[in-house]
Amino acid sequence: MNRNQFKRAIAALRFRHETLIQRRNPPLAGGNGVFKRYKYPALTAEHTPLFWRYDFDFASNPHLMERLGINAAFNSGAIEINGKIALVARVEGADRKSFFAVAESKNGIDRFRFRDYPVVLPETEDPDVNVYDMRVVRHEDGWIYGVFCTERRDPKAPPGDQSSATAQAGIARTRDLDHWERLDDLKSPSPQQRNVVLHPEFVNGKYAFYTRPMDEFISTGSGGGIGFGLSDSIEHAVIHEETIIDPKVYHTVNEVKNGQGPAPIKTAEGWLHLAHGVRNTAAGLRYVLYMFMTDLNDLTRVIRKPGGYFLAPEGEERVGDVSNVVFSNGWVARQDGRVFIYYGSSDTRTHVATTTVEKLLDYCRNTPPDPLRSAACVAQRNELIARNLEILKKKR
Ligand code: M1P
Repeated sequence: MNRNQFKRAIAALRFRHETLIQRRNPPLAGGNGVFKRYKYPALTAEHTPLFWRYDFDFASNPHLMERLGINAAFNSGAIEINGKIALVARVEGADRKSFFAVAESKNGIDRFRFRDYPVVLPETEDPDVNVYDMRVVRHEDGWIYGVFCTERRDPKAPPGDQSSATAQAGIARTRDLDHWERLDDLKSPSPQQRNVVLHPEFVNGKYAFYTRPMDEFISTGSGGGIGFGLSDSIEHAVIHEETIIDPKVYHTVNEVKNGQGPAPIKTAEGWLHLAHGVRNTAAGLRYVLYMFMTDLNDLTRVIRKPGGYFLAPEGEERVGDVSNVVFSNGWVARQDGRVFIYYGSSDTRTHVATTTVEKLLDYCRNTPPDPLRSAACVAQRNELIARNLEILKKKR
């Protein structure tokens, strides 16, 4: 490639990239009436700026090769800021390390554009090896907090074991998503923690966290379930007691493990929660999203729990680095009642689904709970069928 060809090749790359960023993302027809899916993912590895990946200097990169590849952009935290929706995406380099980067869009559906630099997240004295799945919360104390998983090699692993890890909850705060102050990692009674989420309001004057206690890195062991605990301080957060509010249950969508998704949304009827549930199959783990509601005055009391999944992987969502996974750690409830749900599919890309608070409340109120036995499920369905046949008969 000569210098002119090099310039033309960069122009062609930039044109293709800009076309992707500007692409409209129409809603898909059909659906189940609860939420709308969209034709394209909101964010992919290809959305990351070309200048994060290529060396644009002819002298050092005459073949115009990608120097630092990006593998995925998924599991995004979300927040409304300065009239835009900002996703704090889990971006994974070709080297398998994840980091956070902010991408913004005016409409929350398409045209997400990354800020020029990824988040520079300060480390603690015990440096993180990998950080991921940030839940971004505007807390009533005035700060925006990011609570995320920080992973390090298990110090107890023998030298031949280079895959055992420990997971804990890291905490950072910001005002603008650009400048971040790192606080102490959360201390809790559990040997491992993932899917820790800060509640947006004080509870009895304390910081409240949703947790997911685990004995091991992948399996939750004797731990598991969505937990809840209070801490006096956010700078040095310590939870002394975790209460399981939504446990694992045999032969349900969360039989293996589960985890709180984004921070819950406050409504007049209670707090709306989005969570992920994991079941085992011969083809590996399957991750789906489900919902529940907690009491306005007692966050440990589940008041509604629709049976089954809310959203499960479909079509291309089913395939990726970790297939058959949907995972959400970001949603935004707008002033006008619309809710934008951001979910990662198969640890590869980020999608958006839209609905409203009214529809989510209807879904939680009127979807019957899981009756936990086949015969009871048939009885539940037969009751619906009988009512519908009656209505249809009257119409004839
Ligand atoms: O690979 C699927 C998901 O696995 C983890 O979730 P959990 O802790 O519930 O098993 C996380 O690493 C998540 O990022 C990932 O999407």
